[in-house]
Amino acid sequence: MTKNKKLIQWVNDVAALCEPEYIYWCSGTDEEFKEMAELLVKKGAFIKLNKEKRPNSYYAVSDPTDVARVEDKTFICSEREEDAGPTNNWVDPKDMKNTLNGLFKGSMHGRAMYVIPFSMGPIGSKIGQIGVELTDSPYVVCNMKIMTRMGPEVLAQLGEDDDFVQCLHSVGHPLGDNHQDIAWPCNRTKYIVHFPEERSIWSYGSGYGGNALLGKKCFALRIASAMARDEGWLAEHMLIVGITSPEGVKKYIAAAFPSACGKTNLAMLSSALPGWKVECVGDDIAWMKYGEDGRLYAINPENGFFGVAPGTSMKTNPNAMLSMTKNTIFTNVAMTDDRDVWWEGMTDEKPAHVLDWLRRDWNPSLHRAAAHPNARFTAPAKQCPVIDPNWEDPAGVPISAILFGGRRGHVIPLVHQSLSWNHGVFIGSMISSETTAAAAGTLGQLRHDPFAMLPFCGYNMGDYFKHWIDFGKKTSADKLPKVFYVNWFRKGEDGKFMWPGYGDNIRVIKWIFERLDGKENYVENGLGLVPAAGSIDTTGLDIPQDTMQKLFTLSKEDGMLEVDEMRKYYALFGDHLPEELNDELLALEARLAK
Ligand code: SAT
Ligand code: MN
Repeated sequence: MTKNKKLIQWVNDVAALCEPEYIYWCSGTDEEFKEMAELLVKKGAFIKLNKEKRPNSYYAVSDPTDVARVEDKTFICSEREEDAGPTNNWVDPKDMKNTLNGLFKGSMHGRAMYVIPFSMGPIGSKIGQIGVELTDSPYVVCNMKIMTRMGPEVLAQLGEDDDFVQCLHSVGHPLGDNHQDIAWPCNRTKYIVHFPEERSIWSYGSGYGGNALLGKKCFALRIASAMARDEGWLAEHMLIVGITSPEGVKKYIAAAFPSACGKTNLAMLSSALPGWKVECVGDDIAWMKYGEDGRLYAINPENGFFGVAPGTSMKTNPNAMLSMTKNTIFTNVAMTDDRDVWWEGMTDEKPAHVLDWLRRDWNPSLHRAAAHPNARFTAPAKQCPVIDPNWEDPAGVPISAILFGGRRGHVIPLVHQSLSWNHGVFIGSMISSETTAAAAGTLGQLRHDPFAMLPFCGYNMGDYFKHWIDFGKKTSADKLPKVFYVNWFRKGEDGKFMWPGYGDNIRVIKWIFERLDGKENYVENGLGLVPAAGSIDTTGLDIPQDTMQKLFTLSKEDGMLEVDEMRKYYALFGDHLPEELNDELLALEARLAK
């Protein structure tokens, strides 16, 4: 199986603590996926979907109390509290280990403990990393098979003494002597804990998404961001796309948006402008390092998509729909009478009857949603019709631009460009967004979400800002990606979105593309560089010129309120806030005052 000493020791230690019935080393093969899925079908945890409609696809519904990431139960347990910073929950690692040892003691009784060796990134990539997840959830095994590269090739890569990230997961639902199980075992008590110095993760009590598929947010963002700080690279909550112009010029762009703000849609965008092509490298996470040529190269550490289902349709995101036609797991969507899936927004006409995510009969006359708003599909990335030919290049793809964005009904223009790298870091730190169903809690409230990393930064956010500032000094300015801030979500006085979004966002990308080529298609508006009148291509789009103008207006009052808000927010970071960002804030204030 493996000769890695640390792995053997750790598996033994965890088995002694969690007391599983037996240990199972995952092979990561398609056959294993099928066996595991059939086991879940027998247990009532999976329903096999109609094989004519969706071959090799399964449907699960979770416990109604286990439907999203639990940010208030997520901890960064660094040695020093200061290293977790003001935006993370912190507990002394020794105390936390005590708590966790208590919770994990016997937590796998009557269950298998699955050993999942996985690679984040193409196996052998210099930018990639190896992790091992120990879990008592076969649902997690099936999802990890899609979301990561998993199996013996990974173990082969891991030499006798190599290090890896330890990811321990238990649903926290040991079985009694009769081994009676339930469809979605979990525990009311939940802990998602990271030990950044140890590069380890302990997750207890939840079986859902980022709480349980530990390669994703826990490893690829929280632990990896701490690794990236120490080793001089970037681990970011960003999609990666390749954009080809009608002239055949291709550029890669990375973009950060908070969870459930349309990253998957942009990652697979089907262009409303003829001749423009978008190809997908990744839809959620980017790991980036400088190449020998001084440019920034990105890989997608993941192997699949864990996308939001509601709102996804052949109109809004046909490529996502086509990615999930087979070999896909659906969680918390609704099921049709012919054992296919459905969710709000999938079709113009609602089905006459479905079983909703709580397994209740549902019909359109009931004024409630059939799918949970954070319902997800887990689909292999290689099934995406517009997957980029270089998406598995171990060297990564060269990044020309970085986009930041949030869900902002007001103030923030459709697009603006930063004036410099440091100003780019400033606008990344400025992201605020209305909260979505991706995390447990209130919806629609404006919160600061710098770099879309608020729930995912594994160390002090002030130090993270500094890391970004310093990172920009490591190459020449002409090789650095240019930085933009986009906001698809601005609303008019009638409360409706002013910009059509989705496939029409290519129009904004086209402007960005032209900026990258140095076209003088901009004016300054205080915040940064915004499109000059008429420089966004609106051909074929029925949008009045005054709406186009309103998409870029910024009143002095609104601008100053934003500055005040930022000043208050920055105060949180004390002397961890880099001076450069304070300078940027003052410079913005001065520009707005003009
Ligand atoms: O963290 S999850 O993987 O559950 C989804 C998200 O928040 O983007
Ligand atoms: Mn995400």
